[in-house]
Amino acid sequence: MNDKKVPGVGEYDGPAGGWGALRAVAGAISKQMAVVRETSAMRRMNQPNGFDCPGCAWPDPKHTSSFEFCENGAKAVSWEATSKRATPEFFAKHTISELWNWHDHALEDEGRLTHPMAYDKASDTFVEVSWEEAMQRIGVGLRALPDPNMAEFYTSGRASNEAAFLYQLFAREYGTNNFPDCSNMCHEATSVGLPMSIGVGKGTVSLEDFDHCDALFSIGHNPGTNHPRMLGTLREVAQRGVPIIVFNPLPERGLERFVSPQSPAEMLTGNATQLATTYYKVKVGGDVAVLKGMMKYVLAADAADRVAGGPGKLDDDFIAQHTVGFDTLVDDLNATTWETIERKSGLSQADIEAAASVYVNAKRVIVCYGMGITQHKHGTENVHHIANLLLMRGNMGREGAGICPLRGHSNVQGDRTVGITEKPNEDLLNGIRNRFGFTPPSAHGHDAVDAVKAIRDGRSKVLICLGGNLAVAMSDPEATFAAMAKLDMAVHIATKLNRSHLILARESIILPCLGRTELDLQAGGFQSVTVEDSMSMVHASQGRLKPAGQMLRSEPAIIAMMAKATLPDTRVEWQAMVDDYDLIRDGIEAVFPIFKNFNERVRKPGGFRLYIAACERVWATPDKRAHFLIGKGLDEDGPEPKDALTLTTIRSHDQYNTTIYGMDDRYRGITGRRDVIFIHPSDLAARGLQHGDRIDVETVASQANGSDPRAVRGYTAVAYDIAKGSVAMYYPEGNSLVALENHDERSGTPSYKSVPVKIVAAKRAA
Ligand SMILES: Nc1nc2c(c(=O)[nH]1)N[C@H]1C(S)=C(S)[C@@H](COP(=O)(O)OP(=O)(O)OC[C@H]3O[C@@H](n4cnc5c(=O)[nH]c(N)nc54)[C@H](O)[C@@H]3O)O[C@H]1N2
Ligand SMILES: Nc1nc2c(c(=O)[nH]1)N[C@H]1C(S)=C(S)[C@@H](COP(=O)(O)OP(=O)(O)OC[C@H]3O[C@@H](n4cnc5c(=O)[nH]c(N)nc54)[C@H](O)[C@@H]3O)O[C@H]1N2
Ligand SMILES: [Mo]
Repeated sequence: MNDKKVPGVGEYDGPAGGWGALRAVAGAISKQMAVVRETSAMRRMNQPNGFDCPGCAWPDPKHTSSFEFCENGAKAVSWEATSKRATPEFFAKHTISELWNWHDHALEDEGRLTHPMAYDKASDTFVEVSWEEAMQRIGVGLRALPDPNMAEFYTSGRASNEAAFLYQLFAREYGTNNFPDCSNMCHEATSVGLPMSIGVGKGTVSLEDFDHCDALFSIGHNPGTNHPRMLGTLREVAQRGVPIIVFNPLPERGLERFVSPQSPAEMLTGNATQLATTYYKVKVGGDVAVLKGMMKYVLAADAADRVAGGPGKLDDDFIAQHTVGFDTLVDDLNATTWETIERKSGLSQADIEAAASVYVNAKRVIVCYGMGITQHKHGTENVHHIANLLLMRGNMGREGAGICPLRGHSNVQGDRTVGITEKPNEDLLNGIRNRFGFTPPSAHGHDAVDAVKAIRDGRSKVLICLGGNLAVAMSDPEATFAAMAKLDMAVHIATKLNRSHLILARESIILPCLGRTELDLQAGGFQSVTVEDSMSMVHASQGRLKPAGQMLRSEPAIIAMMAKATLPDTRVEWQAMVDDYDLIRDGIEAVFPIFKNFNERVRKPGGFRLYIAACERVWATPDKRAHFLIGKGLDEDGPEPKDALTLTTIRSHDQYNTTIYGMDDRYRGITGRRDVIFIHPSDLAARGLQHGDRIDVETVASQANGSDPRAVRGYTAVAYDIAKGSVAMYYPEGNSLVALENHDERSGTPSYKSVPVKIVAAKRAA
């Protein structure tokens, strides 16, 4: 596609996986880990008695005896188990003004944090403090607030169930439901949208269902990079001859073809397995249109079949017995024209009908989706339409069929299950009251966007972060950075240094914690924690490596210390629970009955599956029915601004969210840089631009919300086989183009993947 030579921009012809993946693992390990003993830790990943891979939330293999190879899992592990250390000596040498100018990659690449550190204004550095001193300051800072709702308790999804449960218990005993969490930027459209449709905000499929489906749809996720172990499952599905239909604006190699490093035959011959049977390059933000088009076809095919004397293509019994809203959906579909659908999706009627005929002809269908669906202005509506499509043919709550949201962080789903929510229900509040003897607050708290707004407006003054990199992950970094600089106190529980830590509050504290891979020794012996994957499987995780430093504490221990320092009259037996995490799990079981016999069940190899009512066609909605839900009409937002393109922000193959492992994006042919924007050659030509030109990306007025257009400047245009009218750049570089106000109306998920922009030649020379 590109004749012109542009530095760092090429083409990748190979499959996903294969020798390239093995080489990348060897590289990651040699850069980070010094000792062979440590690399052997890798084999304990996702094994009974081993630790849960911090890489993603894809479930463990069914046959847990085999080591499952995963390039990006290996990167995540080696990044945590690195032999590099960010010690007090390191902090003494570098002022914060200096560190601020470092690249995000360089900050984390200093290695593991080793000591509790507090900011010292006189020297403009972080200096070592004792745990006692740090806790005393936190207690004073939190107790000084006139209202507990002036504190925000952020959670990133790597925290274990045990840590998250203690954290919410602490914040609620302190007196607030302010729980901004990374899920608010991720699958919140699922957490809000699916309960409305099917009564539960989680997926309904298990790994076994992939053995029984006879069609699989993949919409808006990139497993080759973000859930690499899923490629093994997709390979099995493809080898059974099951059609895999993809809707994605970019040609993602991990959805096209794969050489499994687990298969000696494939590795030796280089013969890849074709994954997607058909790949449709839908326009960014065009998914509701596609889904409506597919459903229109289902209705048409149903009518035609009945005319021909057949039983029709809808599951009449299911619709009658289990659902409401079908007629409204039919009216909405009839009112939607193919002209609109084609214009909004960028796909032809014929293409959408072809995809829909695969759907209609399959008895058991799974739809998988990721951030390409949720991080939109209409994210919740996207989710509703996936559910609608499945419900039409009863593809919910039976073997081989269902909905499969691919969760992000390895325990983001579990954190929500054990109480990280700004909107607690009565069961949760009663559970806490009955078990722990205090009355938790019931008033709704802040999600991530609300938390940043409250901090910006001076309504919140203390921010505690259980992991993550909130400032960089959030939309609108300018607003978020400025807001966080106004805090009275910022406390970060972290493994590695990142930019959020450098945004200084009046009092800033960094607390170093153990990672997943490390031994966690408490008074009661070595402890294990638990996590819940995308398919609601809960299992234990026990680290095996020597901790990165003697001063590190586990997350549960740190939370308990904070609670004791803040709440002199606490009703909770913090120390006993830290001494023996079984007692934390007993607490979880007492508050959430779905964890019945938690300690016993989690000790079985592979763990157990949490009850999901929708899997049994029990719908936990107010009227006990599944719901067909319609949203706004496709044109109700008004015409698209002239000359605008829709920008989506995506992950490279060499990053974990805001953690940048390296500057390459192998499968997209990018080496050594991230300052690129992928654009269709015809969209370049229409603007008089060429492959390799330096360009500026500016938001169009509607996105700027009345303020000046936002811009990122000096990016390099890469002619790419992306859907026309759509452009893509990397996250977090693109975040400054997303205003805090630009989010899904229902779920608050920032619309990181639908930003109307203009592309113009760069105003400044290189
Ligand atoms: N190695 C690695 N693993 C990870 C992560 C990581 O950063 N690195 N992050 C973790 C986390 S927290 C998460 S949430 C997941 C994220 O996993 P994904 O959901 O795969 O995340 P993205 O890279 O944001 O990719 C979204 C995909 O959607 C496509 N897309 C973009 N816009 C649209 C659209 O409008 N419609 C459709 N149909 N497709 C679209 C993009 O082309 C891309 O292929 O991965 C988790 N696993
Ligand atoms: N433009 C754009 N923005 C996005 C997205 C997008 O697709 N596009 N995706 C969004 C999504 S899906 C998500 S989930 C968020 C991610 O938001 P976050 O979860 O806040 O960010 P991460 O980058 O995953 O956090 C990395 C930091 O976590 C800390 N850490 C790592 N391991 C541990 C641990 O075991 N314990 C503790 N305490 N700390 C640890 C390290 O200090 C590291 O620097 O970003 C969101 N932002
Ligand atoms: Mo995520």
